[in-house]
Amino acid sequence: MLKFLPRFEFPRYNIPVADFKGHQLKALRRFEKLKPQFHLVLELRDLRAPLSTRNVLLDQVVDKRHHERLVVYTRRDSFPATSPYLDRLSQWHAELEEKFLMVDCRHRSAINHILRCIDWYHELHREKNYGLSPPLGFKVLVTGMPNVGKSTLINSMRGSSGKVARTGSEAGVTRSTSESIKVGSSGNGVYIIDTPGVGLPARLSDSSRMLALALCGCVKRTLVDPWIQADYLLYLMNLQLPYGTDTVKQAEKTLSTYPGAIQHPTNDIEEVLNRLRRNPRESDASVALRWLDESRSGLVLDPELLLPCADFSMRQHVEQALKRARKVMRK
Ligand SMILES: Nc1nc2c(ncn2[C@@H]2O[C@H](COP(=O)(O)OP(=O)(O)OP(=O)(O)O)[C@@H](O)[C@H]2O)c(=O)[nH]1
Ligand SMILES: [Mg+2]
Repeated sequence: MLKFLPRFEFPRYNIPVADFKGHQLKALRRFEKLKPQFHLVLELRDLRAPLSTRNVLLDQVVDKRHHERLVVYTRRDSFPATSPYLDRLSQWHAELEEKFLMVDCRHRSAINHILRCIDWYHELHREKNYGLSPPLGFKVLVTGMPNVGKSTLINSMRGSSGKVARTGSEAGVTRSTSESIKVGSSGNGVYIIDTPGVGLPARLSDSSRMLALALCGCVKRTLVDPWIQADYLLYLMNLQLPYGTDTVKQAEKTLSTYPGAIQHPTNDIEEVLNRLRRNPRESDASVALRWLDESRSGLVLDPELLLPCADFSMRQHVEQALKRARKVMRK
C-alpha cells in the first residue's frame, strides 16, 4: 500500500488574483450591445476546472427571456472515456438544470454534436416565433474564459469552409468580438460570433481560482510564479494519487502525470524540479514551465471537486458565487 500522506492544504502564497484587461471590459460592453441580436450563448468552460472557468460575469450576458444557453466543456480528451468524476459532473448539472456537452474542440466529429444541438435550438426558436426564422440568421455567441478553446471550436465548426479565427496556446489571442461567421450546412442560416476570453476582476477572484486558471492556461503563462504553479500541480496530483493501489507503478499507470523516474511520491516541489532538470544550469522557472506544459490525463484542477459528495454542493457553490457577483456589481 502507498504509505504517503498528501498535503491537505496549500500554502498561502502572495500571488496576483486577477488578469483582467481593458479589451475584456470592452468585450463585456459589446455583449450588452449585441444582446438583441444573438439567440443562443455557447459558454465554454474547461473540463479540468469547471468551477474556476465558470465566469459569473458571463451569466449577466444571458437574458433568460430571449436567450438560450448551452455549456460546452472543452478538453474532453483530458479524461478517459468513462470516469466517476464525469458522472459526478453530470449529476451536478442535472441539479442545476443546466444543459451541457463535453467535446474535444479540435475534432470536427465531436463538433457535429454541437451543430446538431444548435439546429435544435434554431428549430425551437422558429416554433416560438410562428415558424419564422430570424431575418438576419440564427446567431450564436461563443463566450468563455481566455484560452478555453472558443476560436478552435469555431474553426472546427467551419470544417472544410476554412479557418477564420486565430488560435494559440497563450491566453488572450482573440482581442475583439468578431462579425458573424457562417457555419454548418449551406442555407441553414446559422452564424457564430467569436469573442475575446473574459476573466474575473480581482474583486470576484481569489488565489485558489487564480492557481487553477493558471494551470488551465487561462491567464498569462508567467503571471503566477511558475514555481508556485508547479507546487500547486504537485499538491493536486498528490491529492488524486490512487490510494489503496499496491505499488507506485500501478498508481503511476492510473495517473500518468507524476514526474518521470519516480520511486516514491513526494510533497517536495524542489525534489520534483531537480528530478526533471535537464542540466544543472536550467532555472527552476524553465523546468517548472516545461513540466506544466506536459499533457496529463485525468487530473481535476478544482480541489473542491475532490471533496466527498456530502461535503460539496454545486448548487450552493454557484448560488454563493452569483450572490457575491451581484453584491460586487452593485457597489
Ligand atoms: N487538448 C485540447 N486542446 C484544445 C481544445 N480546445 C482548444 N484547445 C487548445 O487550446 C488552445 C487555445 O485555443 P483557442 O481556441 O485559441 O482559445 P480561445 O478560447 O479562443 O482563447 P482566447 O482567444 O485567448 O480567449 C489552443 O492551443 C488549442 O489547440 C480541446 O478540446 N482539447
Ligand atoms: Mg480566441
